Amino acid sequence: MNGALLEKARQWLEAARSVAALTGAGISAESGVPTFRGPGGLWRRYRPEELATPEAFRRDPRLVWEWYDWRRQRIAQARPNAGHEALVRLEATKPRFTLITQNVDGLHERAGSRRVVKLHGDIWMVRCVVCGRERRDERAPLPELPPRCECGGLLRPGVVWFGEALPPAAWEQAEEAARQAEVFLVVGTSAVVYPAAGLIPLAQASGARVIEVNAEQTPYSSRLDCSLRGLAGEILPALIPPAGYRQTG
Ligand code: BJW
Ligand code: ZN
Repeated sequence: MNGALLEKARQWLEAARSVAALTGAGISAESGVPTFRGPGGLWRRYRPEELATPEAFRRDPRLVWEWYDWRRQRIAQARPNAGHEALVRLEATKPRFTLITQNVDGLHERAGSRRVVKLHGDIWMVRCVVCGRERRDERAPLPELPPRCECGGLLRPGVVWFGEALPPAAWEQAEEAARQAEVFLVVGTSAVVYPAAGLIPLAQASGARVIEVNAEQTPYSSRLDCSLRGLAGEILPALIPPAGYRQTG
């Protein structure tokens, strides 16, 4: 890790009054929640692009539910990590802060983040494909796959699949936060899924300094003000030290 780069990013964050963060699966990796792409991104022999679609659900709802049930069990056992906790501290010190997440695992809320904009839904919500009724169901594993609504219709996970629109209110808040941010922090996302990844160039074009924290390069790394290579659970606590902690250089 380049110490000078980290220190520059820490100072930008400290000085900014308006901050937004965009997180992806990488921030939960150290909590034991599998990412979508890269090593460990496969479930059985399927890629996420083959399971996270309305077509896959229509073809084989049980298969898709088996994947979600497996992930729900992993998430139920997971605890927020030092990366999630650092973002809770950041929120507490900023007059304007928005945490935009692509994650459906709820670990930001469990860590204590308050203003969380969820672009891709929530894995603990279920929605009836017939009557549209939606409710929270935190049972993991579910007693019956695929689960059914009282009306007899199939229930689906309350998440956003490929080809589906993002929740309009969440998307508006995300765009607004990206436009307003003085510093835009991008953590643990491969930045290949749109429109979420488009928030990065939007923030940059709107004048934000963009800081990326990722274990690997992404398509945006070379275009950003500051790209920090490493684990979110290690870099975020260094970028956002606890109150009373004095940087010694
Ligand atoms: C670490 C780490 C550690 C690991 N520390 N780092 C161009 C423009 C606009 C759209 C498109 C476009 N081209 C194609 C599209 C369509 C499509 C899309 O983007 N496809 C691309 C794949 C090509 N987009 C859509 O379909 C979206 N909808 C849409 O466009 O609607 C249009 C519309 C409008 C009006 C009406 C109707 C339609 C919807 C996208 C939904 C994505 N859904 C999923 C599943 C959610 C539910 C679930 O969880 O099951 O969202 S797919 C999956 O990918 C999930 C994630 O949120 C998303 C992003 O993944 P993420 O978080 O980046 O994870 P990974 O695994 O990819 O990366 C992890 C990263 O962490 C890596 O970089 C690691 O290096 C790093 N890492 N450990 C730090 N410890
Ligand atoms: Zn129903």
